[in-house]
Amino acid sequence: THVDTGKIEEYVANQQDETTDLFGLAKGKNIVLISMESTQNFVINQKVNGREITPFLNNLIGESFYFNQIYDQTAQGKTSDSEFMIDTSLYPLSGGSVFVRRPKNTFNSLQHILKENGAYYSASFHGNDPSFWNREKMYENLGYDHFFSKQDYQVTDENSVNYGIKDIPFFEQSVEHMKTMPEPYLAKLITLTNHFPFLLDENDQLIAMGNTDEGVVNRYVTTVRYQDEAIKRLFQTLKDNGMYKDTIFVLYGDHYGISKKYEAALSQMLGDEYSPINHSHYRQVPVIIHIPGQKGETIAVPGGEIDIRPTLLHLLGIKAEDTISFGRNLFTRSANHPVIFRDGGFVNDTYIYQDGVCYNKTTGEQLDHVACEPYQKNVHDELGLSDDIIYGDLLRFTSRKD
Ligand code: GP9
Ligand code: MN
Repeated sequence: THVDTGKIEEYVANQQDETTDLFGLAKGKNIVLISMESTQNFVINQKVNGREITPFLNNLIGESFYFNQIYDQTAQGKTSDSEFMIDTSLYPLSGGSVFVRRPKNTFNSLQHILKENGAYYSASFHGNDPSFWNREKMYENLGYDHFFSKQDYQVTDENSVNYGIKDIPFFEQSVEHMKTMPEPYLAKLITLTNHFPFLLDENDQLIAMGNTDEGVVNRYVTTVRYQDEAIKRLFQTLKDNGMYKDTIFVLYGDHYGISKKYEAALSQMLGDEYSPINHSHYRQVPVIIHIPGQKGETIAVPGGEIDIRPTLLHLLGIKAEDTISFGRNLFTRSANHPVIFRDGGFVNDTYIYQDGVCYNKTTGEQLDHVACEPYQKNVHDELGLSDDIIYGDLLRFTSRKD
């Protein structure tokens, strides 16, 4: 059958990367991606009971690129959807997880691109069973060289909580594995402790719980604080072992942790007045890119998780012009271009289209439909093309040498 990849290539060719003086800033460096479980952007620089929830990240931001308007674009595939967007720069599916539903498709993944441009070795690290989210199979297809999963860690009752090994011992043991990898490498470390329902041993609670009516929100503060401590120690361990200086770090929240039904309690904790668009604001996740020695810069352009890959490739000095990608480089992304959600909603610098209602992004005022309409076509087109690629396995018709 005839497959029209022309439409897709033409579309993607429209989004050629602009050159900036940041291009190649981190060329050839090792890459450490830290997927921060359920970490929403409101925790950054936020105090509860007078104490910071993320003292380490708040500091790190002062010497990093901090993207403070990045939205969670995941759907039912949760963590796996965030991994999929970062690895492929395609949208997740509207139902289920691509990792589970399409593990045999051809993908021109980040791992393949890095292999071809710099002979990178890629590994993922995660303390859960290798079959969870079908990671074992999908990772192989995406071109990961190794997956360090639960069976590669010493997991005991004492060093575990909730879904598995706690973040501090997870990072400690991960560094030992990282030492065995050939350079340059991409290491994706996926945290786990800050997972619903946010359980934590008393000894690990480094901050008092929140004071809202919802235990979920109150406990969340303590598990995010614990994760922050774990990341702080990871950085120290990497410095102690000479693994810090030649590395670019990308830290991002994988998706929301506080679901809609707890958002009233969250507003209570943050002192926010009710507004229908609070929901959209709460769906922001932090994205922090740290290159040792750089000056801090906060970048307030609206973007999504799908934009992380092109941004990283830009810093690595990899053009990847022939790569089909729906993401855009966050250093040059137009603030007007919608950040697209799987349910058909979007956000840009002016509007929020949420649950079928168009809002003024600044005031939260409800607007006439026509204001959002031009962007809705864009939303519909991008999601449709991405779905066509995934359901039709269309990338097998494009040229990928591996
Ligand atoms: C499980 C971890 C958490 O391995 O990735 O999964 P989630 O529920 O966040 O998708
Ligand atoms: Mn997750």
